[in-house]
Amino acid sequence: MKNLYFDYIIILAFSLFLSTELHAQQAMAPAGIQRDATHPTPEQVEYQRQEKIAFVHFGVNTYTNREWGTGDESPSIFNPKKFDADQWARVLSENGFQTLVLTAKHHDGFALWPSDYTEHDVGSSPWKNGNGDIVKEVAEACEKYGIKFGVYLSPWDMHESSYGTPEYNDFYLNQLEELLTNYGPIAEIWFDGAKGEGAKDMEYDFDAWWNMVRKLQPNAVIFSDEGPDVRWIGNEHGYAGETNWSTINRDSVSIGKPGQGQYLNRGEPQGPDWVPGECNTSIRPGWFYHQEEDDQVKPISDLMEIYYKSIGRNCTMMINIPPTPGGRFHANDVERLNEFTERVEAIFDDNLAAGRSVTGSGSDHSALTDGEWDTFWVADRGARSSTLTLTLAQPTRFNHIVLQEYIPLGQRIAEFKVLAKEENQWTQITEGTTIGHKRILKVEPVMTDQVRIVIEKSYGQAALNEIGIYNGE
Ligand code: FUL
Repeated sequence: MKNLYFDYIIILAFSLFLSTELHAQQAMAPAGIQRDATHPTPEQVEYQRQEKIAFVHFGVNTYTNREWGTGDESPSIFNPKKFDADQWARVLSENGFQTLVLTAKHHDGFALWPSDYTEHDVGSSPWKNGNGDIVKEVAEACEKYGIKFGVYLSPWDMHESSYGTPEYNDFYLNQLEELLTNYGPIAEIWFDGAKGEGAKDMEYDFDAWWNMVRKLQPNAVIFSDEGPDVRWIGNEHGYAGETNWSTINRDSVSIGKPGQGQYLNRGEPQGPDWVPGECNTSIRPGWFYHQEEDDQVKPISDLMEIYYKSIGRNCTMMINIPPTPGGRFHANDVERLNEFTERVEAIFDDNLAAGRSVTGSGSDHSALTDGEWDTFWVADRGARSSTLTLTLAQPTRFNHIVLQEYIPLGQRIAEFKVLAKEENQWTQITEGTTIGHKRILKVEPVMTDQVRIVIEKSYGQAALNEIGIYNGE
């Protein structure tokens, strides 16, 4: 963390240097240097690099067997007798999750921490005789296992009587302040646009809320349909678009507006705002725990599909694991997470391109196979297409190609193809559009000692930091 800002300044300076040439090309574009907003902040880079994020839906719905509550639930139903935040954080850390986002308050308004601003909270429940604090225990368990902690604080609140009046904005701000000040560093905050049909009209003061986040937790990333730091990917299957830009135009989207899913799913090439996507989905059909879904935990094939369509498409993968009424992750969910981790490791542990030579246009080719994230190859000045040839030690079988753009410089590649040399002939094995932080392409198995990556179109000079070649199912 310490050197991140220094690194960022160097990167930004270099990026502006690279983009000078881009601006010279775009003679028709308005004068001026590239806006910083088209590049990630250090927090966004760190966010995108973590790849796997856990969501935890827990609250009164866990006890009523519902997905959306009513706001009329009695706090007396909330009593996780075997509550074990340590188990949550341990399981998540063993499975490579970097952040846990907890539903501190869902739409029913029940607060999982003792809030000074409502009685509809854990302080009025029988759990620990009203002296417990779920948010605190989860935050501490995350810290113990080196996982970052995030919160979901539902804007829509079915319990709070001020909802629908301007006072509600202050009520929300007060609750937000409690979460932002009493629980250590908050890495991510979820502002969910969902709202039931019968709900009162209400204009949320997002500006005031976000300003408070910036002031009290300047390193937190803010998630909503329109960012400002991380955007919803437009569906809840956990799938990003095959083309997925980290840039959008924030003016063309707004929170909770229907019909913008496709736009959010793909982003916009050269959009003015860097707002990478988060692919959220649940390991079960529901977000909250329901016993009848114990045998409906997503099979490995589904989790792998989500993996390829999220992490493999320049998106973070956010998986929800709902604790049981007892307060622990269910054994079926834990087992499936472990299997999933093993499967991913079996495929991606051994990069067959590591240390191999790359030749072609541009400079710093060795960066592409050195396993270092922050060294990178850059295309020739002025080039909008480039060809790179990777030579393997001997004819090698593989079925995955992984490409990574060096995102501190932005996202630039718009079209590429991959070829393999087979029987002295170059044959195309796959093609794609965007790359971004990471693009994973599964291909029919190939046997070759030479692979060629042809970047056919890029907005500005391309910069890649890694090429990976893998074999596994
Ligand atoms: C939605 C909510 O309505 C669901 O209950 C869930 O929390 C999901 C992640 O977001 O908007």
